[in-house]
Amino acid sequence: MGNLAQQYIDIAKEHYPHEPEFLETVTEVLTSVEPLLEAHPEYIESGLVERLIEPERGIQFRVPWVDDNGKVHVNRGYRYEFNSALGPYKGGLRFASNVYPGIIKFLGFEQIFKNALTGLPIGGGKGGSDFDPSGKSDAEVMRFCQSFMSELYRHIGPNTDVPAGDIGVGGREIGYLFGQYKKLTNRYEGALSGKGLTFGGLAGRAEATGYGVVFFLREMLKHFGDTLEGKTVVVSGYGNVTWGTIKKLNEFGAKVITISNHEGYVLDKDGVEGDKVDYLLDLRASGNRKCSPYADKYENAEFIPDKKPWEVPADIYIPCATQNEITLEDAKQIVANGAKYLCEAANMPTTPEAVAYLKENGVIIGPAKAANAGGVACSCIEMSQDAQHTFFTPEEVYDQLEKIMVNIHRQCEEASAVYGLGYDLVAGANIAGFERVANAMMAEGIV
Ligand code: 2IT
Repeated sequence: MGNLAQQYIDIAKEHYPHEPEFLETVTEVLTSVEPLLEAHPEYIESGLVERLIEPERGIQFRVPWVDDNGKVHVNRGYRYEFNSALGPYKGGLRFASNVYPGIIKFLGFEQIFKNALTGLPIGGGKGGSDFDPSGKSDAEVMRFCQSFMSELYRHIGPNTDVPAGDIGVGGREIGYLFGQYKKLTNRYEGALSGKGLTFGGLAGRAEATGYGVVFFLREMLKHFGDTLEGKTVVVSGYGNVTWGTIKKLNEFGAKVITISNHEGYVLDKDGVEGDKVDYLLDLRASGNRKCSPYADKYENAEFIPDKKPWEVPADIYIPCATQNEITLEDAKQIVANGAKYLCEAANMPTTPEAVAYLKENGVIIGPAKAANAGGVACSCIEMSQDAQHTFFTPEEVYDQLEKIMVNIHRQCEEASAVYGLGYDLVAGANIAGFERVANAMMAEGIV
């Protein structure tokens, strides 16, 4: 790496030494775009990179709530409005106990380039709380969401900032957040996406991230004259993204043989198919954060505690759970298993050392900010549906989603080729996303 990228990475390290996840994505993106920075001295002269790595605005607030026994709890709420060069801030809310500014900022920074790749008019933002909804009653989750929105409402709106879900924030949470937003503002408008179908939600939004991942993966295979038919696939997680990914993989004739959570994984050699796929929704709705009941319910499935699914041999690996879930050790296992492809469905699921090892050993990687962009793309379609006071059919949505994913793959492929990097989708995604944001930032002046 030359000095150009390093000088900005050093600035981020100096300002945010205690945010390793944020520094990980800043390092990854800036290292990739070094050739672009070299080709554009005007970016350097206008302080573009310093501006880009600093959120436009960060909000932190107190979220007090009362549990069912009358006990008071206080959580921390966040919204980082990272970059609005391309449109209103857009990105999910994550409710999980490990949430702190470093997690929200890594997600917000990734979101800028992901949203840029969709080609749609959306900027990048992310928010959340260190509140964990699992094990809480519906009434507790509702009171928490109402308290969270009692502060957040003044910062968001359909043309300002439009949050959605992420880990720990699904349809139930978005419903409570929307209800409180409406009550406080007296406006019925698309200030949130991922809503229920009866109040402005988009048909197909729940499936969108997973479906998009599989459309992107299909394009990767197509590049090598390959198809998904008959492929064995190992996935992690058991939530919304995993569910959508498995549904679409089954449609394309692939066989998925694992699901997982933080306690271990389920191996189902018969394949997660038919009613087993929708059983994942029941598992998730049960709120106990376990995937092992799947193995109790389905005869040939077994639960393997304290292990990750990456030890299972497969043609394709799709991490769908969380950041840094594939370490160098896991990558070595994946290579030893003879894998050809890895497609990231979760945000930043592969550590930098693991990415380097996989690449060196010929595994083709579909990077998260390209592959999982179908979720936020459909969120933007939801924004446009709400603004038009209409509704779109699932077919209309899936058709647009497929076109967007094919286009994202093409952009990554082309950007990589233009800079002489061959078929490197990781670099291509960073370069293509960065270039689009940078162009808009240059045109909009130093703000
Ligand atoms: O990581 C992501 O792209 C999301 N959680 C979805 C964001 C959105 O605004 O739909």
